Amino acid sequence: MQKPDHARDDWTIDQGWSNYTEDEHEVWNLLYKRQMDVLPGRAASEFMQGLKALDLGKGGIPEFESMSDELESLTGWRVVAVPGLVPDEVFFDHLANRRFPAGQFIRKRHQLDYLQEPDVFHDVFGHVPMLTNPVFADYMEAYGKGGLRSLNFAALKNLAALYWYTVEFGLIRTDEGLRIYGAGIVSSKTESIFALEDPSPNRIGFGLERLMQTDYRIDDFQQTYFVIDSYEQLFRATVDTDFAPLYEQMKGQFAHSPETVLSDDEVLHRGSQAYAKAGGRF
Ligand code: HBI
Ligand code: FE
Repeated sequence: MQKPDHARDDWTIDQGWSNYTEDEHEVWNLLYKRQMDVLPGRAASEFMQGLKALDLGKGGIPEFESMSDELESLTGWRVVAVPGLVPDEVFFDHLANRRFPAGQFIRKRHQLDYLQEPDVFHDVFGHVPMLTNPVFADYMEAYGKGGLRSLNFAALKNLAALYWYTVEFGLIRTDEGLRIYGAGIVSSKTESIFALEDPSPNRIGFGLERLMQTDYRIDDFQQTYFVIDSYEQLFRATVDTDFAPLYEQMKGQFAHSPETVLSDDEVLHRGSQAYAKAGGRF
């Protein structure tokens, strides 16, 4: 990863909101509308409330400064613009200081369904609404601080799995049934349906050590989703755990493949894995 010349030491750049074209704002609107067709009744109420509190559906790519003023008044978080993926220590340092680094660019029309790099739609639509929830906001800061502490260990893979199976692909159990809170799911139309309704993937109760040792797919639907009971459960699991002995024991390795079901898992749904067995990739 090479820092572009126009980026500051912390990798932030100006959003340059006035430079977005009409067509780029239109891509945001298109993506927003597609997600609104699938998210009511599937996304967690905290996510839907966050969208509303920040008025993310008012039309066009949000302007980070005014959005951050509103977000800061709710939970003390701000959103800063970055060119794309940033180095791990830079990423952790932003989170530890309640700044969410969001990709400045937006995907092209031919990439509506999938792109590898996090763009402004994934980062702002997917991640920022949950940062209006006080407990989830504290969890994200705790993750950043844990990340900074982990840099002395060969722990990145295990810590990245925690982020992946919660912040990106997490589900939560509610009185109305399972709901999505993970940013990677809520920003994808097809995975929003797959994660909740498809018989293929496992849906397993959250366990910190369990998911930190579980490998994952980065370019296809997940084979296992982990389900939390509350954001408090997530926050408490991270702040009450001493990660150092876990890192020593896990050694930066994954003990479980993505589709594994263990005898002591709390299995909410045992997946058929039909999708993955047929070769996957949508
Ligand atoms: N950079 N912009 C950006 N977004 C991420 O989600 C991100 C990153 N750099 C590193 C990183 N994630 C990972 O290290 C963590 O998820 C573990
Ligand atoms: Fe993300």
